[in-house]
Amino acid sequence: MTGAVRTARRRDAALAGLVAVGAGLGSGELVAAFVAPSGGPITDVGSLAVDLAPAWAKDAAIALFGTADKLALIVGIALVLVLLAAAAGVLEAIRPPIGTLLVVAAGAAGVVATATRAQFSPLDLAPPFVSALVAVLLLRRLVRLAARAAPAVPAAPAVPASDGETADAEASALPTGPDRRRFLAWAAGSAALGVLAGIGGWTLRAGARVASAARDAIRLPAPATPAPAIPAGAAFDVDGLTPLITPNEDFYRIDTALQVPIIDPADWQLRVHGLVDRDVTLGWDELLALPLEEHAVTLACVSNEVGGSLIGNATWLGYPIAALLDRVGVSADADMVLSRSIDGFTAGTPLEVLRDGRAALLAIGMNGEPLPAEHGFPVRLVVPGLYGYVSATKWVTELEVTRFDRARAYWTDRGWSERGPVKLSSRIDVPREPVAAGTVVVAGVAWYQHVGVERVEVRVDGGAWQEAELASAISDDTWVQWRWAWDASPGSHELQVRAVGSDGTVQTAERRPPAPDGATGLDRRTVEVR
Ligand SMILES: Nc1nc2c(c(=O)[nH]1)N[C@H]1C(S)=C(S)[C@@H](COP(=O)(O)O)O[C@H]1N2
Ligand SMILES: [Mo]
Repeated sequence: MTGAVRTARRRDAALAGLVAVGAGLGSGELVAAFVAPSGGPITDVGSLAVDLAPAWAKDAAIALFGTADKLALIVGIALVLVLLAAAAGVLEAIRPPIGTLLVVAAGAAGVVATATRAQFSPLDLAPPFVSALVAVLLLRRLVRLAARAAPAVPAAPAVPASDGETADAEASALPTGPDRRRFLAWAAGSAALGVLAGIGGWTLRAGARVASAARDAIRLPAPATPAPAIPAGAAFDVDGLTPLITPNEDFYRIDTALQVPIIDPADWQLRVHGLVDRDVTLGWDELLALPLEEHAVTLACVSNEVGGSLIGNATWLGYPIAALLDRVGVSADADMVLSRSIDGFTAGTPLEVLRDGRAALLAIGMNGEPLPAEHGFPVRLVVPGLYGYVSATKWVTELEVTRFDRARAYWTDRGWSERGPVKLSSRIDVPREPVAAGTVVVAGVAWYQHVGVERVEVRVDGGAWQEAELASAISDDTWVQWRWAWDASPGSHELQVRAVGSDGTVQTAERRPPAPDGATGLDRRTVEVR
């Protein structure tokens, strides 16, 4: 093959690589707009690069580019991607399937980048997966078309030099014919579709960017009623014990939303209507101007299994729902508030619970920050003592005052109980690993929101119940930590825990599944003692 032919072939192969990878990324961005509006293949790779970069590199980037460091990062990533894409094309042409493998490896890096994000849901894997898939399929197709457009020229032409064909062999191998037009048409078409997909994804996510910029700009008002100070002795210093306050990024997330609803607070409104004297519509600025309260409340999911992790404790800032209900004037025959989110989810909350003086909030803040998008930004409900499915509507836009015999909520329509008071429960957090014989700290949390935990007891191998030490509770609306010093002897032992409520209720050992109104049974753990 002559140098000119080789150069032409490589140029086409590099083009094939660029188009394939570009169209792959475009497709991924489009998919991301639907399933992962806060992420996307390019930003995820960028975030991973930031996380993995050594401190000196970050410092250098900031020193070099200042506030443009993020832009510099994106430009850097783009350059690396261009080189990688061109290399993948050329390698696929001369040493298949190395180009394919290169793209697969890059796709795998994207998947890892996504899977290691703080708020990860399996659907987030779709964009990097689609990117890699589209890129690989197009790469193979385009490289094949490119090869056909410029067929390999035998090193020693077999054609005798009688009719001048040999002289033309090189010229005909140079890409000019219909095969090359076909290659170029495919490349141009794929590039155009890729760009369209990318622009489409970017445009669809404009709303998400506006909302997240709006969230970044929010300064939460100081509460008129701040949360009472956390009592001394509320948190034990035990390794592996659940922290008293759950950081937002570790807070469990449960909802039916395939795509996190994106709401610009400037557009947010809450309509309160139904069996009321007067409808009220509340806007974001009005809500912020109201006297807000801050309360620690432990939120739990009815689907939480015994010993499960679908529970978290946060300090919520918001306006009392009861005050709002007073404003609209609730009819005497109403007994339920049906809250509705922007995506159609509904929860039915007993009116008496909302008006019995507990800290039922129209919440805008979580642990001192505006609500994270996944936890209901800009506004959600939080009601102490009820499971989330009957009370904790995120992205809430409507409260309808109604009656249980008239309205049904999302999960009650699907076989779950109409009422969902949280059940008395307790969990063992440590020890998690085999331990050495001697004194071993056993610890965990217990909860009975709005009633309170009076006592926690532990037993070993089905023996007598022994009282654990209880930390000071923040309030009856939050979980409480417990610990117990165990004199562990070698062998395999089973630990069990149970709680006793402030109302005298003893946590039942009867095992029942989460449906229809919350799991029961005792958390147990087998521990190897050496
Ligand atoms: N809009 C909306 N709000 C919702 C849900 C939902 O599916 N959609 N799920 C509820 C359930 S079942 C629970 S347990 C809590 C979970 O809140 P979190 O994701 O902030 O922990 O939200 C509640 N609010
Ligand atoms: Mo839930």
